[in-house]
Amino acid sequence: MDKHIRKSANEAAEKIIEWGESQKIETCFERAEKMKPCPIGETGACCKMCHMGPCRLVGKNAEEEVVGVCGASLGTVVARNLARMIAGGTAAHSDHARDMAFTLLAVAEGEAKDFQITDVRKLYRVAGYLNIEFEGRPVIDVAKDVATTLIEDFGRQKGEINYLSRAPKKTQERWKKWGVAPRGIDREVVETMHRTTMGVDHDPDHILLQGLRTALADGWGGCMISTDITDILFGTPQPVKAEASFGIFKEDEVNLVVHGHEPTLAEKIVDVVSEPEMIAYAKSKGAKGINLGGMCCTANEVLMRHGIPTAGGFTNQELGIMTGLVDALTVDVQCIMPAITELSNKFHTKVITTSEKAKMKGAVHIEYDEHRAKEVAREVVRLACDNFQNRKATGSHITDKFPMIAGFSHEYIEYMQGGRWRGSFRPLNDAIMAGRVRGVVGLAGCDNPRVPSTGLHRFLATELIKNDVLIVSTGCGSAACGTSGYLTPEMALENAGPGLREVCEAIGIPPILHLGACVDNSRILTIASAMAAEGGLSDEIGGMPAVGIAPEWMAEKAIAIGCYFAASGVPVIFGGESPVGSSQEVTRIMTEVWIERFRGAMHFEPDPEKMLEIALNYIDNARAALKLRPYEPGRFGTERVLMDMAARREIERGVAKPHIGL
Ligand code: XCC
Ligand code: SF4
Repeated sequence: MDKHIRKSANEAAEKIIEWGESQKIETCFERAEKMKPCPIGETGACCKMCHMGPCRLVGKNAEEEVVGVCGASLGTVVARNLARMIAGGTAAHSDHARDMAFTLLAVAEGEAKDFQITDVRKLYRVAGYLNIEFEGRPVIDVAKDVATTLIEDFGRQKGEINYLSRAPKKTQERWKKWGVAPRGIDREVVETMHRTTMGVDHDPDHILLQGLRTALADGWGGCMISTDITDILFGTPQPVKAEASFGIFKEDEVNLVVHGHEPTLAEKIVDVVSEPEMIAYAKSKGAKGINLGGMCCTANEVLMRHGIPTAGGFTNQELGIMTGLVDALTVDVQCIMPAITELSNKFHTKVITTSEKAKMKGAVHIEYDEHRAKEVAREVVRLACDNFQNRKATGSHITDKFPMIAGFSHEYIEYMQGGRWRGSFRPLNDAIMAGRVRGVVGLAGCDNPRVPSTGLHRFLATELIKNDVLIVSTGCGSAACGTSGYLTPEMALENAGPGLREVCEAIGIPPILHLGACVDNSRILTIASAMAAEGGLSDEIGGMPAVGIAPEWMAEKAIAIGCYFAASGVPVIFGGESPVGSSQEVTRIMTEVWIERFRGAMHFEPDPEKMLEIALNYIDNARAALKLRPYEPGRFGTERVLMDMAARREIERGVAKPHIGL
């Protein structure tokens, strides 16, 4: 790890930050230095569930001796705070998913003329999961049934949300046994808010179980619904080439950036920017054309499907404006820093709010409406063009950019392992069983100005692939890798361990697979389920040589995601100070107790070297428990690889018999 203290580990970002300092322009990086985290709230020990408090449960033996005015123990307070973070995160993903479901319904009912069903195969696949008849029926009718059925998952009062049935049987049994199978998405969020309000649920373990039930509603509900419907409406991603970092902005074109999380308006902007009238309009304002880019997860959505370049993740949003090249920045929902409107005044950038849910003082509001989506998109583009003329000379111009490959969906990963008719997870499972691939890590979550931003992602990405661990990444974790130049097949050649490199070369993939936005963490759940079904590894998600890591997380959504992985059977490691750190009881439940019940856990560990160590330990222990060949670094080095490959050819020709490991 680069011990030299910088604000961002990304060279281009660091240059802009330094330029900003010279101009006395403040960003989240300086604010993070000035605003030290409250040490009581940071570890979960502050309760403000009622106005007899806020109560701060601190002191040497706080866990045993200190209680709130009402008598709440530290464990109760800490568990309640965590459960509320899960509820907040679940609400965010799921409300986004709800809007997607209503858009699908509007399309099916002919009310959203600017949208179509793009991926009928995916629609049928989803209909299959939901037991909806699709053969011989009009596509639009199937879409309507799919939308209606999924919308019911939000308001369902009893029973279970539909997609739980996509998990391996054993995983489902664990959920039943511990009473954490979510009934309806909204119901679990509401119940968590109820149970954590003053004077209701006081047993930390019991509170945390409801937290997990809510988190599962997020993963197998909100996130998965959002991913599926987005695929149905806009296409299931396949690998695309794109570019990342600030150099994606063009000096002589109108730069329009989409930021936030929801793909609907952004998709329409993608459609209209290439319309001749729009390009003519841009030219009439003196620009050579229109250049569309993205930030955060809206970027990931249009990057995965159209190769739209990304300026990066969360901590790049202010820095993007500081290039002085952004003519308009549309924002929808989530992870939008309120600081950007004030900052944009120092430049010429127009910040445009587009969601009826989110307004900002100092922004222009152009409200998205699915009934006239393209019209709204054109209005946005025109405003960006109009503003091109107002560009000032100020700004930190950066030319760095990196090529990247994005767009790995579950469906594509299956396809690339055997083509359209023989697609399966067999080759990947075999590679893990043989020890060519040591295990899989989901590297996800935010980037954070409290550490050298993107640096922990970079460190873990390089170390993990060096150790023959395949990485699947999402959200700002992907953006961190992309803006560092890590999302290319060449990365495998240069940095991956020999076993992983061999697999990457054979299948033709990079060692870090960009799976999409944060809601697309659901793709990791479906991949893990497919690997369990394929056989040879664990027959449930738990017990796989797989780990989740969110080294720089900051959002409540990240906590919801971490907890749904833990409840699904994946050990998860989060960076930073532990938000449950003040309670040993809660910490123990989230690690030791959860691992026993669900085979997943949630650790908090600020030191990246230790994160790596914990992750590799989990992977190696899982390998041992599955009686797989112990991982040996370098075993699949060149000579051995060639011998094995020759042997494999003999086996395929029926000349030799397979032996263990081949
Ligand atoms: Fe937000 Fe999705 Fe975190 Fe990035 S990773 S800072 S949540 S944009 Ni989701
Ligand atoms: Fe204090 Fe209890 Fe009120 Fe929390 S609920 S603020 S611990 S009195």
